[in-house]
Amino acid sequence: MGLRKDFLWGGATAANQCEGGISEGGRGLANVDVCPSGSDRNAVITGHMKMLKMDDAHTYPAAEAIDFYHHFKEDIRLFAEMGFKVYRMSIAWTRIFPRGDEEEPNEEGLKFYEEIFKTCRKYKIQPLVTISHFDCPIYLIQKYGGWRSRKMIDFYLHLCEVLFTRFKEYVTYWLTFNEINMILHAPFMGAGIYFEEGENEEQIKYQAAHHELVASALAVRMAHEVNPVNQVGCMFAAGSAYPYTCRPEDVWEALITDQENYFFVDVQARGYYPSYARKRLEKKGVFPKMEPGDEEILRRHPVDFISFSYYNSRCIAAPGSKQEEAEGNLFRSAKNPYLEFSEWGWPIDPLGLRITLNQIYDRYQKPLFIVENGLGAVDIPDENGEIIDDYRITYLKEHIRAMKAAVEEDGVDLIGYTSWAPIDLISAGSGEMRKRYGFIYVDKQEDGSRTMNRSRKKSFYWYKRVIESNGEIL
Ligand code: P53
Repeated sequence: MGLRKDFLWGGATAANQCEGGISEGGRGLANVDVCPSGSDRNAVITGHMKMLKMDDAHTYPAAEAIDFYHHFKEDIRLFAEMGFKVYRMSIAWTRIFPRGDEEEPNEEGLKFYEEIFKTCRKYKIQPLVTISHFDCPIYLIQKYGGWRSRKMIDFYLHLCEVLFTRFKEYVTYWLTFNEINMILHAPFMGAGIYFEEGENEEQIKYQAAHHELVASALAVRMAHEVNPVNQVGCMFAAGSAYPYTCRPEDVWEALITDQENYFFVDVQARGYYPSYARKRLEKKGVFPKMEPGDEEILRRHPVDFISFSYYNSRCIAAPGSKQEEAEGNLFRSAKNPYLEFSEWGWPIDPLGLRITLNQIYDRYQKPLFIVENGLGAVDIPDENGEIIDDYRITYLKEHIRAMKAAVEEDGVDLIGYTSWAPIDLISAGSGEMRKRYGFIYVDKQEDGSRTMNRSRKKSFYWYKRVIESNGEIL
């Protein structure tokens, strides 16, 4: 009983949400840099407001973020103090290829990540590297329209080649694209796509998705060629859809919602377009244009494992029904009357994690990896300056308990768990700093005032014990 002895406990971050230093080390500008905070953010990340450079009217939280660029040694040391076995992080594409189409990589960018990997190695922490966590170079957006263009496959693979060869001795766990299904909900943030008036958005999104799926399969092939020990996973935003009622129309709508998300994993893990996607996309006239050989590529290079983020379940009612909508997430969802909600209106549903793990494992029978799970909350230091984040401990405890039940009682094969995020960082959805997830507090406030000091919250000591006991003491 219990989790496997080599269970990979750790935490997850993304380059654009923690590094900052966007004009240092020869780095180029990326889509994630020009997503502003404030009320225009949603229009920008969903591709409905064109923003390809920074202007004076907006604030851009990724520009400085939590300055991990200069604090990474200290931060990784704190991860090590909690006993991390794995650190999930991502590469800022434009540190390696500032424009995206260069032949030669930027040595300074490579050195930066090499330093990170060396620091991890010093503490025996395995890196789990997301090759693209929403990153797309601005130059490639201007020149090719981001992942609309098939040319992106080559640029992406060139990045992969550099990473796989250069970091062969440091990294064996890779993820090709973060939350690949996010392309349907936030196509600018997910894939560098913005829309012109009158365009068929669905067609563009599925064409771009096809390019990413082919790129992902080719990356799997390349990773295995460069180093047979490499393990490559897909990554999607999970969270099962519940029917709002047992009315068949609600059940049907929930099924369709799940299929919309599973579509990506179906292709990446099983190696072919599932029949429901084929039929529906064809019927709508948005089935992507494929090149000869694409289907074989997909079929021959499925991923080794499946990773996902889980924040909450979704609750789905048939169109036309009048339920209250849940707030605050990019995924459409009715408000589940049986659940409590976070300060950002996200449902809290630990059993939903067990349900989701079971559904994914039933469907694919491949090892799973939970690579994001956590609670975004406002943390207020008490009179002694301490953060007593019992709400976060409760959230994580209940989710880890549900995860253990899925492994111990349901037989799900689970490689590891990385919380989002071990250190406070910028929110992807809202661009806020005050939406904190960390075990480590970063003194940077919403108004920009900051010392950037790092300190341990109560949850820091709690998580350390969880790891020490391999999840037995919660
Ligand atoms: P935040 C929603 C919106 C944007 C990104 O989200 C999301 C989600 C949740 O599915 O996905 C992941 O920061 C993402 C992370 C992100 C995390 O959720 O809006 O992979 O980059 O920070 C949490 O609270």
